[in-house]
This record gives sequence, structure tokens and C-alpha cells, in this order.
Amino acid sequence: MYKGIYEYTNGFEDEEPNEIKTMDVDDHIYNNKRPIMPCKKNGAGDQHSVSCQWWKRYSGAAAGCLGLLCVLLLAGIIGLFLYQRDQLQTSYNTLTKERDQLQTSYNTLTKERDQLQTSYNTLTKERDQLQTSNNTLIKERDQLQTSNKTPTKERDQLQTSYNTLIKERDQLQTSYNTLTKERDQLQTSYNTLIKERDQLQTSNNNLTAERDHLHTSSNNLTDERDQLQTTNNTLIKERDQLQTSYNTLTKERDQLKTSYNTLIKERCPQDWIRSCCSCYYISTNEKTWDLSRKDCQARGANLVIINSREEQALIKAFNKRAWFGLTDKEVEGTWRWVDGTPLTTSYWNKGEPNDFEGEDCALVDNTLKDPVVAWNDVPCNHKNGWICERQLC
Ligand code: MAN
Ligand code: CA
Repeated sequence: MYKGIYEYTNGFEDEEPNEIKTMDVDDHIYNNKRPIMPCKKNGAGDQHSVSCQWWKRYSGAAAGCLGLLCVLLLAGIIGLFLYQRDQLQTSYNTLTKERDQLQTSYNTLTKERDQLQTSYNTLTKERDQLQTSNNTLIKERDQLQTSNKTPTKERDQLQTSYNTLIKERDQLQTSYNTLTKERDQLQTSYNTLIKERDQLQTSNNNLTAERDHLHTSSNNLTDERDQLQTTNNTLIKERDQLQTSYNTLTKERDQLKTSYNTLIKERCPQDWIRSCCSCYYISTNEKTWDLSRKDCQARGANLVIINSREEQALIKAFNKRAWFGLTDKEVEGTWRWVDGTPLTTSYWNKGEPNDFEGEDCALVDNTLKDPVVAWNDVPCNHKNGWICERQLC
């Protein structure tokens, strides 16, 4: 039960004014110990009783006002309650978001805490080792201090040792950082090597399959090669036999060719005239001396060279006005045969050669009755028949 302080001034009729009372509120409400408003004393007794009953006339209105106030108060409380509930809902949502963010941050921090815990454990070990070293040094220092031997020097030495340990610790920390970096690099290299190993494994599998395929192909090719080798050996033998036969045939062919050439040489073409060791061709038309010579050359012969009286008689007997192989066109008056040999024995007509108006080529004339003598020099650009000679021996 609420214990309040109820303060009034001169509220009870039978008590003295200006006295402060404390009482239970419930007692005040339910025991009907209401305070009685003070009455103003006007001096007379009846007047006093009338003026002390004034509140009874307004009790109904007061109760209505009180009820209205209670309703307004209740409405205010409900409105306040709803307003606070909305604010609480908004705050709840905001707090939920913040809680999720904090949860994420908490997870991240937990990971970092674990990593730091690992580093902390490592550093703790190092610290413990250093602590152990430090304790050892302190013991040594204490022992040295106890022995009272040059304490200042010992302190300096301890300080130096301490500084050295600090440096070593810093170096260890630096080494730790370096090793951490190297470890990360090695991890990266390890991951790269794993990828490369997988790629190489794939390549190896492919190459193995190709190798097997090639091995099979190689075996097939080996069999084919052996068969081809056997065939090749057989063909080589056949080729050698054929080569031998070819050589034999070539020799026989060459012999036959030689014999043929010999026979050809000994034989005159059709429409040619053979006499002793030469074949003679007598033209059927007329040309200049130069064109006549070229015609003989095209026939494998040359304009006839007369080497003997018998040959001259033969040419004369042909009874053909014809060019033969004698000219002085190179040096006037110096007659040479078409093979370059000089003229030694000649059969000129009487008065010839006379080089009449420039006559440099010789022909055999068929107008005189002498059986041998028949030569005359005439202009080379005249057109006459001609006689070719192909020697057989
Ligand atoms: C005569 C003689 C020959 C000469 C001829 C030319 O017969 O003078 O020497 O070659 O004419 O037509
Ligand atoms: Ca002449």
C-alpha cells in the first residue's frame, strides 16, 4: 500500500490548526475520514452551521467534473500509450537493423579476433620466451647484484642485454612480418601451381590419349612399313634385274645405232646418186650460189668438192649446168673449196676464169663436148641448178 504524506492546514474540527498529520491514503478514502473544510466564524452559533454546509450544494457538479477529468485523463493516457507504442515499434525496427549490422560486425570482428588470437598466441609464446630469457637475465642480474661485484657495470650490461633483446624482438617481429608476406606469396604461388597442375593434368590426359592413338597408328604404320620394305626389296631386285637388262639393251641399242649409222652413212637417200664413197644430189630448180649451198647444208651435205678427174668426169656426165663448191669471193683470184681447202687441180674452160664484170662463183657448164673440162666463173647472184655431195667415208 502506498504510504503518502497528507498535509493540510487546520482540516479537522476537533484539532488545532497548523498541525501536520501523516496517514494512510486508503484510510483517507475508504474510512471516510474526509477533511472538513474550515468554517469561518462569524460570531453566532446558527450562522456557523449554515456556512459550514455550502459544499453539499455543488457536489453533483463536482462529481461530473471529476468524471469528465477522469475520462480526459484516460484518453490522454491511451493516446500517450499509442504514441509511445509507435515510437517503440520504430525504435524496435531501428534496433533490429542495428542488431543485424552489429551481428555482421560481430562476425567480422570474431574472425579478426580469431586471427588476432592466433597472432596473440604466437606473440604470447615469443613474449613468454622473452620473459623466460628476461627472468634468466634478471636472476643472473640479481645474483650479480647479490655478489656486489661492480653493480653499475652489471646494470649497464643488463641494459645492453635488454636493448639487444628489444632489437632481437623487433627483428623477430620484422622477420615475422616478412615471413607472413612470404607465406601469402607462397599461398598465391601454391594456388597458381595447383591450377597449372590441373591444366597440366588435363593436357597430360589428352597427350596420353593422343599417344595411345599414335601408338596404334605407329603399329599399323610399322606393319605397313614392313610390308612396303618387303615390297621395296622385291622391287629393288626387280629394278636391278631391269637395270641389268636395260644396260644390256642400251649396249645393244648403241651397237645397233652404230651399225645403223654405219649403214646410213653407207646408204644414199632416195633420188641421190651414189658413186664410190659419196652420194650426189642434183637439183631440180635454180637458186643463187649462197642459197644453193644452204640447200645442200639442209640436206646434210654441201656443194660438191671435186677431188679427182674421175669425179669431175662424173659431174660432167650429169650434164647439168650447175653450181659446185668453188668460189673466190673472199679474195679475188684465190679460189677455195667450201671446206676451206685451196684449189690445186682445176678444170676451167679455155679463157676462164675471167671475172667478167665480177664473177666469183664457179659452175660446171654442159655446153662443151669435152668429157672433163667444163668450169666457168659467173656472178654469184645468178640463178642456176646445183649439185650436192655427202661423203660416206
Ligand atoms: C662469155 C664468156 C664467159 C662469161 C660469160 C658471161 O661466155 O665471156 O667467160 O662468163 O660470157 O655471160
Ligand atoms: Ca667466166
